[in-house]
Amino acid sequence: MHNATSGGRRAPARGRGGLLAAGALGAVAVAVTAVLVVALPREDSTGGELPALADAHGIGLGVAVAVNPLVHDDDYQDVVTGNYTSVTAENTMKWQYVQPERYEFDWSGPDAVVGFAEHHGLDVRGHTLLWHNQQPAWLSEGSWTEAELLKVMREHMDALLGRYQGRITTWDVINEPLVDAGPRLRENLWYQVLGEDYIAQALTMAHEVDPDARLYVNEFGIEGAGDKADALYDLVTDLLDRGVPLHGIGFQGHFVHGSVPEDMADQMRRYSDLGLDVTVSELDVRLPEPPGPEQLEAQAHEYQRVVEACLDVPTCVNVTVWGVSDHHSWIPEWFPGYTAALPFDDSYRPKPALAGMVQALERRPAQRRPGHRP
Ligand code: 9MR
Repeated sequence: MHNATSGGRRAPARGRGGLLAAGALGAVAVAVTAVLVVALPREDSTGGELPALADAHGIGLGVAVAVNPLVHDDDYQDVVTGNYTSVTAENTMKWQYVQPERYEFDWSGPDAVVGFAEHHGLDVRGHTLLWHNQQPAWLSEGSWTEAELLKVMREHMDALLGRYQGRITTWDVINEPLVDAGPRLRENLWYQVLGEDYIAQALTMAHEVDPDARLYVNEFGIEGAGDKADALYDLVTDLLDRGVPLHGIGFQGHFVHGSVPEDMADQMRRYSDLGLDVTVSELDVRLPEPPGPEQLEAQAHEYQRVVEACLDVPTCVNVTVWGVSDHHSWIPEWFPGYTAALPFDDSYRPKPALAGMVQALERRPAQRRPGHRP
């Protein structure tokens, strides 16, 4: 295991969790909020306000992390611990890294992320179990019978969920079950071998392995009304009708500037009305290069609207941004010509987008919601 917490680490910037009783925390946060409204106009945010504000609302605010900088880069660590309440492993808990060869598990990355989070009092979202990407060759190129593939699935879940049972309490069990654009199931390996029931089988199996875990379907392109959003909703209602253990829906939230839908809260509320948690699981808003001040300001407004949408939905438990800084974002590599999608710039300076999130939390009345936050 990497020792993620040694080597001149600075002390955590703040106390969380059980350090303050909920009532006291709420009072502190309200006081903090009142001061911030006056003292920190949006463009002046220097970061650091978000955790207390999130606590006051009873939601989590998360960030996707990469192992190497999380272990080695003090500035990266400070952005994570100073601004967020949960982390998601951007890559290292994916199948390709956890079980690169059959029965060969590599826990160095996942242990580093979980160890760092525990040391700093952060929650962890588990990401991800079944996905069509980042599968090792032995899995994706294997020729499997149904029984064999179910055995493989069970062994992977036993290993991964079992190892972090009680420490990672939320898992993206199914990632991106629908085709990129459209209302059909994606014909991934699981679908090809097990048929469309693989989703129910995987959720049921994950529940057997860790009965206390919150189990999610995580998807993109469902943030606004459309065929794909409705197809996911139909899939989910069918699963619930059949009693399949499913507790939450992740709205990934990978947006291009100008595309944050007006009805995102309505889409999330549909699942809330079914008794499910929802989370904005992978938020970023990419800008065309080169981004000017106006674009950054407009982006701030989009971040603000997404956080407000979460706050407007009773069971929205978390908003997670997909990367610590623009330098670490997946966007420039995957979308040439686009950049600057995150709340911190290449040099870890807070951008207007960070202040947009602060403003959303300040403007809505603080109201602690019960239950889960990662
Ligand atoms: O951010 C991740 C990037 O580093 C990887 O190269 C990529 C591989 O497909 O996966 C990215 O994360 C994805 C996430 O796991 C699921 N939703 C889409 C994300 C962006 O592609």
